[in-house]
Amino acid sequence: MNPKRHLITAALPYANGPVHIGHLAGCYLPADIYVRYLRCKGEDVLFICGSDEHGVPITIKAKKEGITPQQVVDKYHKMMGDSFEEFGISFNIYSRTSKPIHHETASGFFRNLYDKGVFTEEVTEQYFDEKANQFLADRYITGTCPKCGNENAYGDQCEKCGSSLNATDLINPRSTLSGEKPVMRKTKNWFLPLDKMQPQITDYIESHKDWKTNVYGQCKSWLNQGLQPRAMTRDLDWGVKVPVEGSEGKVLYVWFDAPIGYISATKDYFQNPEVRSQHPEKNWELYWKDKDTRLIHFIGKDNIVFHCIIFPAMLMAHGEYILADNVPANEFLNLEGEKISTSRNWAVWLHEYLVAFKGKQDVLRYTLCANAPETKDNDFTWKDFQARNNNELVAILGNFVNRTLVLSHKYYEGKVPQADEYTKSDILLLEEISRFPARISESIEAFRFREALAELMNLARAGNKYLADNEPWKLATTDPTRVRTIMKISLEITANLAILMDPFLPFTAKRLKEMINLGGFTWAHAGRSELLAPGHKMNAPELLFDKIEDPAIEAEIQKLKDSKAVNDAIAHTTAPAKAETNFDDFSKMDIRVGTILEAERVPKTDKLLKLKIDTGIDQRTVVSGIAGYYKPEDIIGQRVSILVNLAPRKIKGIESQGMILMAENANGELAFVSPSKEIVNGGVIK
Ligand code: B3M
Ligand code: ZN
Repeated sequence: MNPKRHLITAALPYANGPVHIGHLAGCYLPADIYVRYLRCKGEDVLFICGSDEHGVPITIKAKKEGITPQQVVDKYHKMMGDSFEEFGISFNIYSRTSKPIHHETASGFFRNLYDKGVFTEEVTEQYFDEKANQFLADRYITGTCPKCGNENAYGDQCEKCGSSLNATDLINPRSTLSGEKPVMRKTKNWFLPLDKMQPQITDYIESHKDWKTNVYGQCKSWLNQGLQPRAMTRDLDWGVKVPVEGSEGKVLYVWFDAPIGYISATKDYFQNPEVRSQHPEKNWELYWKDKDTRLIHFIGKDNIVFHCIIFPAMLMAHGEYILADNVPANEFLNLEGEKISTSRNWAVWLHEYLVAFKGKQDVLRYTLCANAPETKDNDFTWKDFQARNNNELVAILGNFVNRTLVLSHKYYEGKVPQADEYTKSDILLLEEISRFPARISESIEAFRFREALAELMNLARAGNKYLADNEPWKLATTDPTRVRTIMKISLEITANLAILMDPFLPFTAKRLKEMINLGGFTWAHAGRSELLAPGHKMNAPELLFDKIEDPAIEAEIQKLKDSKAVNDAIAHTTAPAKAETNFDDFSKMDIRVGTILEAERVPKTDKLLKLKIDTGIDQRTVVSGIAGYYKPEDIIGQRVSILVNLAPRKIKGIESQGMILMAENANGELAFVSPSKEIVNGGVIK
């Protein structure tokens, strides 16, 4: 496909907290690199984002902070927009879903499908909190997970074992609003019949086998399980009102309205009079409805199903829109070996980073790209950050550019010299340089940004090697003609670096271009070796990067230790005692001593292990949500306590026959419960 224009979206972040490095690494940075690259090539590209201001995460945050949902989104929309701008994330627009243009667009879209008879109406029973007088969204209900026994599972998901749940699956449900036991009440909602649309959706996914394997794989697994109708309206009061008679107290499902946010943000952009007068020939519809537009969604892996199945299904049902040509989703970034967590303050917040490392946006962009979680979850550590700055940005890229510019100023007062004859090795090097742009392009176009960045650094390495091999400083007095050639070639490499680093390190690229007075060149010029004409005057050189010393890093590590101390203190708080029970109930539980014989990960889950346990009675399979704490290879032979008469349950298609007992602290850390003396397998625990 040779598209006329590109529409690039980055997931609309919930406006319920500041931006951290996980957000940046997951989708905003790769999207920005891609967009900047396209712009360098002179392509027509629109880069869309905005705050997702609806959904239960917002109302929960409001409740927690004791303010209204509107106050929550106003506060964080501003903060997030500022952070993105400060880090050079070059959206054409950062809109928001509380804008009237969005309410109109989302509501019009719903109405369009409604009028076409796309939705099915279904009356279902939903949990209702009589005290708070409202229906409860899944996230407002907690209870015991039927699969692993976690008592704090949410109505949509158990964070302990990773199972996705329905609120009605929970044992002992409680409302988080009032703490009361909710009651069932009938309610009518509108469903998107994904089951009936499965053939078209399958065709769509099957026509995109080129997608990243994690994305394609997740889609396949959804399709294999069989798509189910999904409610597109919810009994809530925060969101876009449902534009249909008899829908009082209901709003559009946040995952119906949020992706439409991409469309309304595009409209919002074209409502700007300045944009319209600059581009009178363009409008939002060209970007969304013309077959010659290439639409790409950058997202994190938890958003795959919504962007690859549900949103395309909505667009298909509407009929006028193009569908995404690619959905490059990243995995997650961890921090110092642990999952990034807003509530546990285990994060590097962009606004705090900027205070500690003023002006060093590109260092973070570099580290996050070099270490991007493109194919698997990855870890950010402060030591790695320091090493990447000191050993790569300073020692390789900065060092090459600085030596070249300082010598040019020393020998030629900042005027580009004229090259004399090229040696054989000069010619080989020039040929090598000419191949870099295509290599970097190829990696970027395949969404392999780490590889692209590594190539950029290889160009700087080639420059350093050239200087080291030719040692112009030794020839300065004896062979000035040769020195001119060496310096001219080094300056050409510098100019190439300035062009090619632009997508990754935009702030540095700008400074370097100013230093060497490089203007008017695009990606198409890169690879050449006549970017700087002899006699061209350059400005005074400055260091592009400087070393980050240990104290700055130690301060950051200390900050995390402080968070950990707070979290540990919370972990040591003791859960309150449960209601009284009796001996009869207790003795119904048949708990035995057992031994783990085999353990393996359950594919496509983060938390589940499939265990084979010798219970003394038999050998059986148990699926357990402990993969976050134990590696399969480390627990073979581990003695355990196992509830053997729990009814079997299917988890991820595997029949789990029993449950392993685990000790847990308030942080959710898990440990096995095993006999303190040798007791044979099958020994009774009572
Ligand atoms: N707000 C979820 C998230 O922030 C959601 C993305 C919407 S994209 C249309 O991860
Ligand atoms: Zn569970």
